[in-house]
Amino acid sequence: MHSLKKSLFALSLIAALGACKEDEPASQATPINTVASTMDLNVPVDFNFETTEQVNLDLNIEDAPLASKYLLKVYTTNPSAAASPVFSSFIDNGANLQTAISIPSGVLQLYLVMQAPDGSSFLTILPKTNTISHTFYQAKYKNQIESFGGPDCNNGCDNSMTLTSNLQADDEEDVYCITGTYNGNYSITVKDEAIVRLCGTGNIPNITINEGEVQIVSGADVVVTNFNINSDSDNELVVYQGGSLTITNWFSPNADVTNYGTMNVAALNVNSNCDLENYGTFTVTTTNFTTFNGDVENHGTFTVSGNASINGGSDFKNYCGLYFNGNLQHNGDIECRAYTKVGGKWTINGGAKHKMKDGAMAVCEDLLLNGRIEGSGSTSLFKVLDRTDANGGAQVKKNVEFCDANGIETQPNNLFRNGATESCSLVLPVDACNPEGNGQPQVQDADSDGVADELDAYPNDASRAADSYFPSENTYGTLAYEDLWPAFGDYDFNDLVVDYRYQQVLNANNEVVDLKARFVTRAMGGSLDNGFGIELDVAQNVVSSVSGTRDFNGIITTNANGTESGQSKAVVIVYDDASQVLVNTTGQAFVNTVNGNPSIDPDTADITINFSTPQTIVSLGTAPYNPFIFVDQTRGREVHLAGEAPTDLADASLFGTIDDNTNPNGDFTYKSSNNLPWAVHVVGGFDYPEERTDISQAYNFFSVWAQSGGVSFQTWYDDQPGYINASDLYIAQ
Ligand SMILES: [Ca+2]
Ligand SMILES: [Ca+2]
Ligand SMILES: [Ca+2]
Ligand SMILES: [Ca+2]
Repeated sequence: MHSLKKSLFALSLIAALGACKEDEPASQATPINTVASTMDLNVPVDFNFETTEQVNLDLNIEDAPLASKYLLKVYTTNPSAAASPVFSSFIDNGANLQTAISIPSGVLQLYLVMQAPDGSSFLTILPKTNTISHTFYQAKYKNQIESFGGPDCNNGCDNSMTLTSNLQADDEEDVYCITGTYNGNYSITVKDEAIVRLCGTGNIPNITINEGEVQIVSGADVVVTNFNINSDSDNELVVYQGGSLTITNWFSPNADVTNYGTMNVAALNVNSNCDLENYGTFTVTTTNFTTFNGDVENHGTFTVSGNASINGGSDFKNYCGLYFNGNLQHNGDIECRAYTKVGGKWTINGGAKHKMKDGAMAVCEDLLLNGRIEGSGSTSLFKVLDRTDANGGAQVKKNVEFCDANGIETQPNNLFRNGATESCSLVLPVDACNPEGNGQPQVQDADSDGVADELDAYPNDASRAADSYFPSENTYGTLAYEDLWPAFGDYDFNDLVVDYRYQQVLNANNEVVDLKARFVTRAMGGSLDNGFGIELDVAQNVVSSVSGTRDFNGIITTNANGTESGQSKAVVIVYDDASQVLVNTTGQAFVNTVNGNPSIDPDTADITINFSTPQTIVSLGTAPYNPFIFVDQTRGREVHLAGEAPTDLADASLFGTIDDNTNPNGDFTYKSSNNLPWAVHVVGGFDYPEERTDISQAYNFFSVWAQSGGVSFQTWYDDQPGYINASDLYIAQ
């Protein structure tokens, strides 16, 4: 049981960590403006002031209940709160999804919700890494033992050797690491709490544990004729994942055996002082009679080829796939939470109980029931393929459906009690532990695009199936510009402030059919009349139409599809003149940057870009794509985020002039010789500085973050105690 506990603990630990961010605790966050102005920052040359990072997803679904598409939603905060996903995508059962997503830097884990076509969903929390790999469903009951690894013969060895003579391992608590090929001539005896670690391959005639432990590690493949484990509470045999142990004679352990790998034993007798735990594949390979007197826990696949008896003292728990190919009789209790199959006759003796829980399934050819079958939790299914003989005293109780399709042959009065029913209609899905399931779940798909109505955001439109938002359906990112480029500005980053939210409309193949964008222009803290646009990383001719753009002054020429002319990539000019979008009716200089002046309502622009050919998520790139302003009606005077490429219409003669140090042929763009940008991008809510207030003054940790190359204070813009000088920010009147 220890691994299950460990994995649950690990999960709860991760969940608990989620409450705080990577930054220093708020109580220690005291103002430490290390520079007087942004101009004095000492910034690493390769830092582009990113507040987001890219995470690669490598996800699979295996053995899911339905042969259909599932909908993945990725959250950066707990989805049980009022959160909305940062990414959505379909995954077919049995298929792989590889894609890149953008998330705010400083996020420690991602919350992956998998929605099934039957309306069910479940949550997986994974620590953030550069690439997140995960397989859904397969691990439903099989615990996450992979992540715990195992010992090897390179570490922790007190004695390292090959097996060239009989070995008596008897130095107290020493680890004996045995590598190489075992030639079948030499035996091992373990005494005095020694640990023998087998890392090699081959045959060993006898292994005896008198006092101590034997470990079969990953990569080891060991065949043992006689494996004796004598009674001692400290004695243990552990086969790790990737390790294999075959025992060709009777195996009759008197102490604990734990298998994470592969164990094949010719014949098995589990003594009463043995606890047998299987997380991997355990097989009794011959039809010799198997007896269970000790406790068994199966979390993997456990197969008994012949007849077997589970005796009264055995506490037998099955959490995954349990197979008795012959007859089984039991006197003790079996608790089954997954799948149990008896190929022959299953006898449940008087006083014995087969307990089923939460949609478990049991199947046998014939049943002789003198004892009890009892369900708890959601309904379980007990299925008899041929003959059911239930005698007086037999009971089927509570949350169980009992299925004998050709009828119960003999039964007493009152066989079914407390809600148990005789029926075969319970629908149970196929999963990693239950290979047959029962019944066929129905999936409705009105537009036949392969996405169930339950998951289809466009259930009557076969070319559309989901919406994937960034940053999310109910949040925005912010783009904040300085507009004196190529000259330095004053670093209040409010000359033009635009919030954005993108909505990718996906078809059933995860291709982007439409890209919708909402741009909210909030502030104009400058006197220049700037335009604003975005460049997508796809050719202009894959766009079929663009709507929602505004051209006030006629300086932009467009193709028939609405993209800008003269561009190889798809460039969409949202508007050519911010001063006509955010019309200044206040009589004051600037719009929405001077505290005390009247405010102007922000402008909202909804842009829709339709693609003639649906684009893959990867080819389109990640939001915010490549947004830019062009300054004071001069189309070629573009200002982009640091590190982003100019469009084809940018005036290359301006690069490297005045304070700019752009090398458009390298990857050093829109930065000064001291690595300063002309724009910042923040996801998740950004209050820009008041007019002429340097961002390094308004945000106490901006300078620390910038000088660390984005490592420290990744959420410097968060409203946490000590982070913000509120009086330095613009407050709408
Ligand atoms: Ca029958
Ligand atoms: Ca559909
Ligand atoms: Ca659809
Ligand atoms: Ca400025």
